[in-house]
Amino acid sequence: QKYNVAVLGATGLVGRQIIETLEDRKFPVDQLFLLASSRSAGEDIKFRGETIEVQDVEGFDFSQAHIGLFSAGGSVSEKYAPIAADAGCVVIDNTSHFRNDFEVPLVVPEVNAASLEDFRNRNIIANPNCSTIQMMLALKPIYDAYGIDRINVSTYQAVSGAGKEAVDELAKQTANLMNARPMENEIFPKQIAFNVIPQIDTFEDNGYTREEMKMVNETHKILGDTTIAVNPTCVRVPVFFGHSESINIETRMPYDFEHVKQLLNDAPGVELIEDEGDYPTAVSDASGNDTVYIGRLRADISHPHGLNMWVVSDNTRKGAATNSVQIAEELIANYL
Ligand code: A2P
Ligand code: 11C
Repeated sequence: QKYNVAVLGATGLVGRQIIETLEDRKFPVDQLFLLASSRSAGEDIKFRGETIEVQDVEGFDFSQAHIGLFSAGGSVSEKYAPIAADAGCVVIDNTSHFRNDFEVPLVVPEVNAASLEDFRNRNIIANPNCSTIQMMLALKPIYDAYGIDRINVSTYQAVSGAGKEAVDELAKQTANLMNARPMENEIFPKQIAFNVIPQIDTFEDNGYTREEMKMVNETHKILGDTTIAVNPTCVRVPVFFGHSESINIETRMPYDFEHVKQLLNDAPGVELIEDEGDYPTAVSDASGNDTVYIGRLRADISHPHGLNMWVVSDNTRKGAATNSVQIAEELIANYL
């Protein structure tokens, strides 16, 4: 059986990656509808060697599509996801808009695929934030075996998380700096070239950013456990693709280090780098593929149940497009 698929935000960084991932993973697409705003309607994008014209989402008849992969921003999903869902199109939404809605499942297929069945509540499934997805893949096997009391995490996030204009801003600022020209920042709150910015998204009343609170709330929802204390600091770094995370956890029960290594070696979607003196990085390992890499695994010398790790993954792939397409694969395998 084949499915009609609509990609909303088709001209964006994640949208283009979704189109590539559908092709690479041989998703059984019958008709592909590429949707964006009126700004880019009429543009051509290639899929499986064919040229498809981008359509304005305004006025698109979603009853033509079985599955919608949405990645055009929260306010666009707020408007169009219910329209699509009511027309019978199952929406897999890559924005933050529906993630905290208790009726909408928030799914990382390797971690909580079973929760997908709740998609029937609203015909909408939420794809988690990229920084949460890679952390969940690394922590789920340890959580299942020993429980987790607390997570302290600092992220080092690539500019591509903020979209194509953000990628352009880093490139432009870098070139300007090389040419000793003045630099302007429009997308990021401060200069991002050759800098590090401890702010992703806007601030909430508690002094944490929205990106940080996503890591708290999404971890609780995906693992189905609100007792885990999560303390994140999210930071933007001048890297184009691939988020990095320094994660420290305190397990609920004492852990066996060799067993943890074995769990991570057996876990789906992750690769543990154990070679002495080696470790994965966003650019040299994660960027351009779907694996979540773990390195620097070591016992925390300051806490008996503490464990440290370094986790990198391509935020536009496993952090967004690939996870969405994997959800679609689960959906057609088990429900549609
Ligand atoms: P468009 O090319 O028409 O602006 P990115 O995350 O890389 O910045 O991409 C954002 C994606 O979301 C683009 O495909 C963009 O399309 C799309 N988009 C942004 N605003 C809207 C909107 N109001 N309606 C439909 N698509 C939108
Ligand atoms: C970033 N994590 O790196 C963000 C992008 O909630 O889907 C993804 C925002 C989201 O800027």
